[in-house]
Amino acid sequence: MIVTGFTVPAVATAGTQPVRYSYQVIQEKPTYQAVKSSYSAVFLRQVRPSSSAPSSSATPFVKPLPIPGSPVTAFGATANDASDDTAAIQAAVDACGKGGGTIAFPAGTYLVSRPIKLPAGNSEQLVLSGYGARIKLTATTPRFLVWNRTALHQTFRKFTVEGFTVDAGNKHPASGAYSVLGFDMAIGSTIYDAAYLNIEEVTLRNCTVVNVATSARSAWNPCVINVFTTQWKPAESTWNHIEDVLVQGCRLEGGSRGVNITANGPYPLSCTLDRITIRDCWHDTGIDPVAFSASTNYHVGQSGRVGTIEVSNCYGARAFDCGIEIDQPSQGLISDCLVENCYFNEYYYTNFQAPLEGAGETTFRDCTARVTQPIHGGTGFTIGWEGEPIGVIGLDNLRTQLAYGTKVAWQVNGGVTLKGLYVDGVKVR
Ligand SMILES: [Ca+2]
Repeated sequence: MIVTGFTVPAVATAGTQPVRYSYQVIQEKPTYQAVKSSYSAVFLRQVRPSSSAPSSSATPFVKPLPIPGSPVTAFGATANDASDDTAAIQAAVDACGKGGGTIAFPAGTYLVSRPIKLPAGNSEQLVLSGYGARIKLTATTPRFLVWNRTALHQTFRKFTVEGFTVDAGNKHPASGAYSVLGFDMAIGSTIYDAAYLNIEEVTLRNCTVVNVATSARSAWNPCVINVFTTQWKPAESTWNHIEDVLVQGCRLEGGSRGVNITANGPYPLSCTLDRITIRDCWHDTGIDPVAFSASTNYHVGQSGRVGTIEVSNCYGARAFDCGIEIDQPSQGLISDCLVENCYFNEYYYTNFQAPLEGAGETTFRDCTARVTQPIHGGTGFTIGWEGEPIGVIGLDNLRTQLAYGTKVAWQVNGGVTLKGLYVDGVKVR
């Protein structure tokens, strides 16, 4: 289904109520078209079907239920908060096979005790549509969706997950990292970090995730949305990639990490990321940082080679490392964001490898770093480097409001070519 007309505050502020969306269903089974915006970040645009679609006078094609794309209740799920719906949801996904379809979740609460496995190799979009639906995760390590990897280097493509509220129940394992909305990897019945796989055309929109456990010291390390791949040996001959990922309009409450779209592994890592977009999102770990741990509100890159990215109109708070971390894009835009009260940096730009293409050029525009609590000293904006050339950076109309501690507003390290640094509209250098 297509959703239009939802609204998001220009910049969310701490303590505000959950973002509320109004929406209008104008079409089911949308098709998608990649378009380029002015700064070359590619995002997915919904388009209407062509006028040559069969008319209503055509002979109806009837199949017995359940058929691929039926409501999940046709497969035995009950939105009643009383019975386990895992098998029914899995059956609905399996019925779609690789051919895609829309699985609607009627309003109500569904219990999920094991991660739902998503297939590789879709030929069309598989849409999980859950406006009004609440997914209640009951396992000790609460996860909703995982990739079902059955061979090395498979491609998981064409998924849309929209409208759900996912309740992680403040459950957590004794230790170790995991993903809540998605996307760890299943091999048989065992769940791992996603590795040796590719991801293409994934849209996550208008989802809310609540009651995600947070540990200030990484006793456990939940990542609410984790679009991730890795390889375990340096310089592997077969590359893996993550491409055309859009996360939009999601509110994420708790967890050490909010939206993580990265590839992490030994250098040089044979993974690329390209056309990654995060818009209109909200994440707060929920705990004031007392020590460093691997924790970011929004992170794109890490040790993968990165093409174009956008992070815009997002709010982040109380990460135990950095609010927004961007690593080595060929072209990046971080705009209209507010990040506050992180342990080290509100904004951090660095590079662990060369960009995917070119020397790299990125602009931070109309962003605010704010510290209103007495938190360990760090930096509002750190434009740093880890060894590779960092390219040209534009710092355009940025604001820092640092009221506490040993914070400094700016740290621009060697290897950076500045296009200009404008603070509150005034050119500083
Ligand atoms: Ca049920």
